[in-house]
Amino acid sequence: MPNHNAEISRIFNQVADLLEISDANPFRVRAYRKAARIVDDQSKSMADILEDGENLTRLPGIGDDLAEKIAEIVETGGLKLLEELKKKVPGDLSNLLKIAQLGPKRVAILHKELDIDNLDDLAEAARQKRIRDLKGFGEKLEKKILEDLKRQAEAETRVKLADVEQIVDSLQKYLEGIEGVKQVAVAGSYRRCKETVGDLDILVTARQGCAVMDYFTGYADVDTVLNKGRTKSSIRLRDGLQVDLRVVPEASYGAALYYFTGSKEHNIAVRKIAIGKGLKINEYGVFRGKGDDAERVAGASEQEVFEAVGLAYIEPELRENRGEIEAAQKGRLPELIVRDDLRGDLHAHTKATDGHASLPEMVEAARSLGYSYLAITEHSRAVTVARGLDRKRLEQQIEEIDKLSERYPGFRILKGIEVDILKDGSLDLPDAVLKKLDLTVCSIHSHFELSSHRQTERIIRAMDNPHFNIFGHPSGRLINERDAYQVDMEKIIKSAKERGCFLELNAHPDRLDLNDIHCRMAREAGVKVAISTDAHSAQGLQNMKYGIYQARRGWLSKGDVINTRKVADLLKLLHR
Ligand code: DGT
Ligand code: CA
Ligand code: CA
Ligand code: ZN
Repeated sequence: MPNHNAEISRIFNQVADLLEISDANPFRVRAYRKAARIVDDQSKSMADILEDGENLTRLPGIGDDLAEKIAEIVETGGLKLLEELKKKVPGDLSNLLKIAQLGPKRVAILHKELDIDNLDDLAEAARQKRIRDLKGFGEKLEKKILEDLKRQAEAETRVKLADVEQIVDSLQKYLEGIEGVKQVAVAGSYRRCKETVGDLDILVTARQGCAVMDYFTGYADVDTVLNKGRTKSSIRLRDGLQVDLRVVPEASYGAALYYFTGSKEHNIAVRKIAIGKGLKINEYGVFRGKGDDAERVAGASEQEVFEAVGLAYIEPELRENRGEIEAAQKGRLPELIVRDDLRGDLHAHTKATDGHASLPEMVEAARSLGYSYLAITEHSRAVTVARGLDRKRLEQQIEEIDKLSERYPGFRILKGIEVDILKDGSLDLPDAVLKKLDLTVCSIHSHFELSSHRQTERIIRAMDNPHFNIFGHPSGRLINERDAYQVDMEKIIKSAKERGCFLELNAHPDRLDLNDIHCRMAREAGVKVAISTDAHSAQGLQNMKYGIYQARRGWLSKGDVINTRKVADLLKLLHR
């Protein structure tokens, strides 16, 4: 029984949506919306009010009819009216409301004018450019609808790497614990450390007669067994993720690991090379000759497979067919950065703004990770929701850091700020205080809507300020939630190079911003990157590993990253 007012409020809002889509009397629509708000605002639950024998009509905006509806929801957990409306409204029109740009009015128009019943119809109409001509819609809105549809489709099928990691850990331990199982490896996009994963691809070698598949399909978190065979089975876990498991012979283990690590594009390109050498490569091995006479020349280890086709070993993160194969042929693969190359973290918040740990707690946490420096970079005043620092409070923090630093010889607490880049490209704090800091992270937290040209100009203007050091989370995207703002990243990188600025690779698993492609662009342009966690707690500092994954996918070496430097060298780099 829902005694949560929020649930009642949600039902009323749904009723209002459906009424509005079906063109009902606007007063009735408004009455439900208002009731939803009023119920949500009450500190006492509707169930308790009724239980105490009080009359709901004493609440503002609640007449006899709405009072009855509330009582119905409290008693039955549902509302007949809502069910009736759902039947009356055609197709899946209420699903259309999930698109950020669409309210009930627009949904009603789409249905009436273009006969759109569901998200598929909507996508088709948008692709056929039929939406732009509707009154009050336009080309821009049509484009936004398409983008939102695409992002939603992806968000429903791809899971963020950090969320998959825990699932993998327990599943892998479970499989390794099975009597007779020898090797367990997770291949696919997960092994390539992609920021999101479509499904998991697991390989196992086992002793003859080992009932791996029975164990696999009997795993506690299984929702559905999609198929079960002798060498391949697939399950869907309760949280929706699909897992494919393959049992492979030991002689093919390396070839299978290589094949199922992908990417598909990489595999196809390497297969061509193999053919050119008179070899055949597949998930069982590398073979010379044809049919029954074919001789397996490699397969037990990945190393063997690479050697057989004449390539140096390519790290999984690079296997995207983006030039890694040519680099491997020429012996020009980058030596990828590893977590231990880092000496500090250059973006962290404390309780002074929206962090959850105190300054000393953050410093202790950074020290226990083996770092020799940590930059404290609070929000600036424009970020009011985070109680961003003004000049006075920043100066107080500077003093606090100076005092605390005396307790930590050999560890450097760097004085910084995550200063907002304002709409006109100026920085949110005066130069007079910025110049007292060791570094600035300069970020955009507003006006995401600017055109690419204006957004790019805004950022370059900010970089003109000699106190600008690191461009924070440069694209502003939130994985599966918010697209990047429009910006000419090539121009940004070039401008950073000219001015001695750096780009952040924000390691938060929801951001991973710069993405892999832009990391690579920065490296090739000679612009160095700071891999930073943007930690808001001691635990948050642990997210560094995700930044390292992304950096490796972006071909970054130790030398490309500024927080691999000793503090003295770092400070030299930061001095423009
Ligand atoms: P995902 O699951 O969408 O995040 O991406 P992947 O890369 O894990 O792709 P998935 O699960 O469809 O397949 C796993 C690997 O199997 C893939 O990375 C390469 C290999 N693979 C799948 N299909 C093909 C194919 O048609 N040709 C070749 N050469 N390899 C394939
Ligand atoms: Ca996969
Ligand atoms: Ca798969
Ligand atoms: Zn930020």
